[in-house]
Amino acid sequence: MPRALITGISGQDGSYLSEFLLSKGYEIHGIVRRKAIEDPRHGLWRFSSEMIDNITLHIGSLDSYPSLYDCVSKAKPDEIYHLAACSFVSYSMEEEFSTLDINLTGTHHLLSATKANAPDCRFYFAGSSEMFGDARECPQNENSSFHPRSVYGISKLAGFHLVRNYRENHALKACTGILFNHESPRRGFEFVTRKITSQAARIKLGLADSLELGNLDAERDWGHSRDYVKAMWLMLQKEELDDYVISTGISHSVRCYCEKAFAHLGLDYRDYVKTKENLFRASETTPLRGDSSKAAKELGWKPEISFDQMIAEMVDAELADLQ
Ligand code: G4F
Repeated sequence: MPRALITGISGQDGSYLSEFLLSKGYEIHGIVRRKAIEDPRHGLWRFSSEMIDNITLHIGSLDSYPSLYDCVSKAKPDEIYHLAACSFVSYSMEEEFSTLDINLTGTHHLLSATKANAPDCRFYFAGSSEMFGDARECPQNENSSFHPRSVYGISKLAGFHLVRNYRENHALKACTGILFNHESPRRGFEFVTRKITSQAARIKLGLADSLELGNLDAERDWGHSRDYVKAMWLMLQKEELDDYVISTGISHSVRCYCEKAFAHLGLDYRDYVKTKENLFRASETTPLRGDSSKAAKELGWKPEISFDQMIAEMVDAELADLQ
């Protein structure tokens, strides 16, 4: 039975990836912070109790090399999926320092612990379209130049180079998935898609009367997390590991997302959505749209869940939760 170790297992992607790998017969180990185990109702809300019984959780933290060393040596994984990160792009100045520190140093700690304890293990690193930032071309593929416009993007780009360095100089079987935005009913409430679907459902039920957003013209290439975790797994099944862009190839505006989410509830977003200057980003990236033809050709991966299906699933899940 292959063994997988997942950092960030309690997040959106970690929970879908765990379900996917369990269905493939994997033994799943996950690294979580102590408080997630002490308060599972909040820390592990994305998992059913049946799922929790099927995975082995280890307490660890990205800022602690000894804890990661211990987790890798205990789990002895065949595959590591490094998903944990400070992942919210819009932050205060204070959080810039911890984002860079945790995302970069944490990746370094994990790579080093893997090299020491499981040198034959296959290692997946969650990169991001934020690495392209102020992209010079559209769509972006694996050969596009990087120009991150956020500390989060910088931390992911530095992690990408670190992973490549461990692959080239330390013979670690490591790769990066450059994933564009991916959403689901398990998305955190701070991200715009979940903010829209949750508030639209509350408005529909008479629990709220408006939704405040920033830039409605910002565009993103939004896919579904359930599709994207399959790409992570496919990347690690290749004989020679390589880096891949994972995206739908179609971008939409925040306005379009609002229009469809509200319309699914029989509402017109223009009656409820207000823009607020303080929710605009100081430095917005240029429209990001990915080109995943390399993943399609070499991994046989393509997204299966459409934009409209994803929005409908998210809105329906909000309604079901509230009701
Ligand atoms: O949902 P967002 O906060 O996601 P963002 O910044 O694109 O980052 C997400 O995707 C990246 C790529 O996969 C990941 F690396 C990253 O970790 C994260 O998962 O914002 C999307 C867009 C932005 O252009 C933002 O300016 O929505 C715009 N927006 C407009 N009003 C808003 C709001 N975003 C948020 N969060 N809240 C608003 O009120």
